Amino acid sequence: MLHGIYKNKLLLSALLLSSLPAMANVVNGNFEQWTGNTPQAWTVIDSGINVSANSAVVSTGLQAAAISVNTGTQSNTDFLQQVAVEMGKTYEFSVDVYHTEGHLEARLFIDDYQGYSNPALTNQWQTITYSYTADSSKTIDVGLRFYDTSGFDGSELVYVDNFYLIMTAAAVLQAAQITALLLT
Ligand SMILES: [Ca+2]
Ligand SMILES: [Ca+2]
Repeated sequence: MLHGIYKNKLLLSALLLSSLPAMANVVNGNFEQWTGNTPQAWTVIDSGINVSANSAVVSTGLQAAAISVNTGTQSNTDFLQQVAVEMGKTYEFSVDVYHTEGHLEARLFIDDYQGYSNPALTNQWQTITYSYTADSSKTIDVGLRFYDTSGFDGSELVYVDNFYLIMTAAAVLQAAQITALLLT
C-alpha cells in the first residue's frame, strides 16, 4: 500500500513538472515597453498605420498603443508579432480595443483572420477574444488588422492594450490526469 502511494507521488511529481506552462506568450502585449514610438516585440507594423506610445487612454498599466490608421487599403494595416504554440494545446487570446470616431474595425489575427471589434462602441474599451487550438507545434502570427467602414475619412485613431493569451486545455488536461492518478 505504501509502495503504491509512493509510486503515485512520483508520477504526480513527474506530471506536474511536465505540465508546467509552456513559454507561449504575447510579448509586450501591455504596451509598456517602447523604443521611441516603436512597441517592442511587435515585428510587423505596416506602412498604412502609425503607432505611438500613449499614456492618456490606457486599459492596463501606464501605457497603451495609439494607432493611427491612415489608409483604407486593408492589406496595409497589419500589426503583428509571432508566438510559438504547441500541438494540441488551446490558447485563449484576448485584446482590448478603444475606438474613437467609429468608422474603423479591428480584426483579430490569430494564425488567420478571426473576429471583429464593434466600431459603434466609441470612447470605451471593448475586448475581442479568440480560442485557438494548435494543430501542430509552430510559430504563428498574432495581432490585429484594421478595416475602414462607412464614414472613414482617411485617418482614425484607435487604442490597443492588454493583448495576452492564457492556455486552457493544458490546465484541464492536467487536472484530469491528476484525478485519474489519485483514483488509481
Ligand atoms: Ca498597458
Ligand atoms: Ca478622422
